[in-house]
Amino acid sequence: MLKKKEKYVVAVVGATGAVGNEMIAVLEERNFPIEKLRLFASERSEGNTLQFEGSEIPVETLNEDSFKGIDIALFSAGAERSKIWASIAAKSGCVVIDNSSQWRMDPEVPLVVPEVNAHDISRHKGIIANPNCSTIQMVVALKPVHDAARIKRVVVTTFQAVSGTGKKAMDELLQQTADLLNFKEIQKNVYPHQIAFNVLPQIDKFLENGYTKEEMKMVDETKKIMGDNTIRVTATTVRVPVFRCHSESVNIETERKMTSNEVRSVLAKAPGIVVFDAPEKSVYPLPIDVAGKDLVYVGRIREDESIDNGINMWVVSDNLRKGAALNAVQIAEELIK
Ligand code: 25A
Ligand code: L14
Repeated sequence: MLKKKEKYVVAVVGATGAVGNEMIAVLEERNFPIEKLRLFASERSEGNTLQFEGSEIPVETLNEDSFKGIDIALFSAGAERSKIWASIAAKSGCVVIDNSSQWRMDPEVPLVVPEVNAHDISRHKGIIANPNCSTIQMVVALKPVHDAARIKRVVVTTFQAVSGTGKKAMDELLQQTADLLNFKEIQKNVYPHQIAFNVLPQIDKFLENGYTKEEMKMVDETKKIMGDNTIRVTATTVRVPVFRCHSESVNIETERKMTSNEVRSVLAKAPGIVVFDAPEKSVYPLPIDVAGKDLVYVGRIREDESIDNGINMWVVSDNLRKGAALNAVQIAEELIK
């Protein structure tokens, strides 16, 4: 358990990655009470330094003793690393907030989006999981609707940015775009197909049921975060040539009928949401506008006329911020309250 202090020793594991970088920025912006910040990455980054609050912090590699004296560790170095190091960190008394998929469905590990289930944090045993990015932004928008009218079923299609995969994927989109505009042959290293000027209906590996892991994360994690196994969810997750922000088309069937105006007003009052919905002026959330922002933006709210109690909406959020780094820091803020 975390002892109450005025300031904490905080670590970022995977500090040089796309999410790790954002974690450092969010900690600084939100003035998290930090006594000392420690940064970890692989041998590849050893000797590098990163900026935090005006000083240069060295990037270290992990060893069995690394977590001694650390109060809170934010992990974003992939599931393989979390499998090994999060347990080691938790055993040495530090609370881990893990951004990988490794611990999310472990019944002992709370899976938390503070706007939805902050109360689950208190039952942690050393590890708290940060959900999948697409799931985080969706449940922020689903929760107020569920509280108002009980959600029976969700059908979601995502349009996901390449930054979710990390820096290498952002470089690949940029390089392929430049090469194609210069009539050069493209290289494919990160994704199975060309991502520039294309749309790929695959995120993560395929499972035996024909869905991808990313799709099943949305199904399983939504139920766990919302604390309701009766909500039926089906997902199609798609990669688009966008650098930052995931967009989602979300179709919701509720037990009680809600008009689109009622949904708008319920969402407008809910934490973490901006209703951005003026179709007559072509106003709706766009990835290029939402990039760098902290909230979940919802637009295109309308009744699904094909069923009795249905709503369609368009949900956009920054996958590196609310989808990863910001949500992790918000969990840390709840933890020290
Ligand atoms: O397994 P998962 O959960 O599915 O996650 C897979 C990947 O998704 C990203 C993250 O990539 C992760 O590796 N990720 C995880 N959760 C995410 C989420 N919710 C998520 N992305 C979005 N949303 P990443 O590139 O953003 O971050 C990787 C970080 O982990 C560090 N790391 C690796 N091994 C480590 C380790 N840290 C500690 N101990 C270890 N053993 C990694 O540091 C990075 O910070 P690094 O030093 O290895 O990388 C420094 C830079 O080098 C480049 N690079 C990465 N891989 C290669 C490479 N260069 C050449 N060859 C490579 N194979 C990168 O640009 C990196 O920034
Ligand atoms: O957090 O977009 O489970 O490639 C792993 C795949 C994050 C997104 C996770 C991607 C995801 C990532």
